[in-house]
Amino acid sequence: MLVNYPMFGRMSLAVVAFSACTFDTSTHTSLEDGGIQAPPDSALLDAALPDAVLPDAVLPEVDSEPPLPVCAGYGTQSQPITFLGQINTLPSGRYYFFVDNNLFQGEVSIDERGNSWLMVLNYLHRSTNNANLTVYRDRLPLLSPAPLGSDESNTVYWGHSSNALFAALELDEMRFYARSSRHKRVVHFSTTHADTIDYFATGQGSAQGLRDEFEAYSDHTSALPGNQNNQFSDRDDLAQTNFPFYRAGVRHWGIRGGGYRWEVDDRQGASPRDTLHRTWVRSGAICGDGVLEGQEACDDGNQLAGDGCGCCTTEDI
Ligand SMILES: [Ca+2]
Ligand SMILES: [Ca+2]
Repeated sequence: MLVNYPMFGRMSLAVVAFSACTFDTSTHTSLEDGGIQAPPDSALLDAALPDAVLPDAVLPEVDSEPPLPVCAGYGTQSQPITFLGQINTLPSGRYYFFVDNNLFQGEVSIDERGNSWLMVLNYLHRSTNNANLTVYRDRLPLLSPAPLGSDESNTVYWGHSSNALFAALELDEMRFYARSSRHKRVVHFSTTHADTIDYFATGQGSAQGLRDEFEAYSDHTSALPGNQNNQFSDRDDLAQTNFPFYRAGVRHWGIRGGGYRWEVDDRQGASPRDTLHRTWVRSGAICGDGVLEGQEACDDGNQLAGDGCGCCTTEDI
């Protein structure tokens, strides 16, 4: 479950949320402190100034309220993202998250459809290195620009989310990407297949049926998952890596599958090539569309804070 941000407590978070948004208070301050003078003595005014100029000179015109702050500050260390739907209004980049009582950084990217995704698995593997996988329970792997053929084992770029952390993100869609030095085929598709998402969130079950419910990206050229005819099941924290879907004997999604097989829409067995596997997650909830959905506490149809519902939380009241 995504939770409130206990570091500050409920009330103090409201202050943090408010202050982190873009909010220029200079106009307001100048009106309170410098713009309005104390009423002068009437007798002195009568002597010094003609009646006609008195209103304009003493009381500056206030023709509008200060603008409300825009929900633009999310993803910082002091104002981390607390539920997945909040990434849908952010540009690609590295942001802070607070999920399941853990503060960590994660990588957000926008795909060709304009959807935002959070990366939860990243393995850039060099053929000669059968390094152990890393299961993250309190953070996520980061993203580097290193090309295929690089070895990122045992770095912050190497690893994947545990079942529990995956579940805590409360996602409703996944994206898969993989390449190999052996061939030019690219695995790149998304899916809302409920059994697959549930399998990765619990470690129990399987991705059987994924082949019937996926959407290919423009660069997707692999046979998987469309020709899937088998899958491992009940692999706990290795659900995403240990052959979750494959065409028996021919094409596999394997990330150190079986303890040594690194495979991308092929079967390499004990002769691995350079490989790259990544997965992302997203929530369809859009903060600011006026529809209450997912983990949104409110959605008043705008991206403004300070109006009782800011950034789809009520913490800015
Ligand atoms: Ca919404
Ligand atoms: Ca609002």
